[in-house]
Amino acid sequence: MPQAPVQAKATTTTVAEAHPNIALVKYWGKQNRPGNYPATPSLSITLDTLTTRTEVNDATGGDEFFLDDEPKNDNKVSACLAALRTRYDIPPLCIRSANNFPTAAGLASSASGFAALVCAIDAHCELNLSKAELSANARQASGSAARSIFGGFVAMSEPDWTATELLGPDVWPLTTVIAITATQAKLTPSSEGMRISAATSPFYPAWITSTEEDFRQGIAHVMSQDFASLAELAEHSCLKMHGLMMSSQPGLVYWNAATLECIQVVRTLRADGLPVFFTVDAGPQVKAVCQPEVATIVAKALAAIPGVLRTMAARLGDGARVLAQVAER
Ligand code: 2P0
Repeated sequence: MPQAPVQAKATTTTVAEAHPNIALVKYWGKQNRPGNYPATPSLSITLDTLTTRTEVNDATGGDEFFLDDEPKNDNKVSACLAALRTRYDIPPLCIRSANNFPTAAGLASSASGFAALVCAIDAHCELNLSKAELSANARQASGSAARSIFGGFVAMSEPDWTATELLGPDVWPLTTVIAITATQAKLTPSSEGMRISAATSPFYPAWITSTEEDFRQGIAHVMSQDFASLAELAEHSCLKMHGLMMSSQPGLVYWNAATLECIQVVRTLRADGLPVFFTVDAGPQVKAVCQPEVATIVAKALAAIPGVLRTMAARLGDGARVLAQVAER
């Protein structure tokens, strides 16, 4: 009997994209239970021009991971895959991820990275997860990644600690000017910094209770689009978090001299009447959130500060999404 021709197995490449987010009410600290549950609620904005693009293919051997074309052994990626495999049927994967911005330098690359990864795996393996399930899976890999599943203004809080979208990206358009003051990876990764702060800072209990109140107020300011109140609240949350970090043992100082100079310039601009406020994460970059009409003035003022290497601007962006699924033979 004639043999049927052997068909080459179709392979599919799935491509997903996600953007980082920056928290206006910060998450710092974890609950004491498995699942990477934050100890504080948080409220963030997703940015548009900074992007992680992640391609997923079936691997021929074991899992492979490339970041910006370099092969990497990344424990957090391995842990993310292992956690997903406890719930879903996922074959060995080849993952290629690329960022168009500095990695692990306080620009939330783990947020966009794990949001894009979970989104790509969901489509590639036909898991059909809801946005809430995508967010929960992303959270287990990196708390802030849960928020990058969504666009615009995003909240994450109890009881289920999945993120939700408060306002889409076009409802209250704001611009974020980012002052890059260093490009090397931070010395203390966020998870380690959070552990140190929870274990050693005398301010930790007050941080937890006051952030719960900040979160409630932050939601109200976002829903009423009250820029002045949101500005005061976001700067206070940021400085409280850095006070907590600095009061840890060893003290966590993520700033450099230019970080502080940028903060002072933003405060002066606001005192002069410009609608702008700063926020700083676990790294030395300063993010100045402003009304779009003053973004050029803010960018010029920050770019003129010694130690500012460059500035980048972003509007509010969309949540993680699949860009393409291409089948090849
Ligand atoms: C935030 N950060 O709310 C805070 C503010 C940094 C400072 O979430 O341990 O990489 O992977 O859950 O999400 C950065 O921490 O931490 C972060 P893990 P993640 O954006």
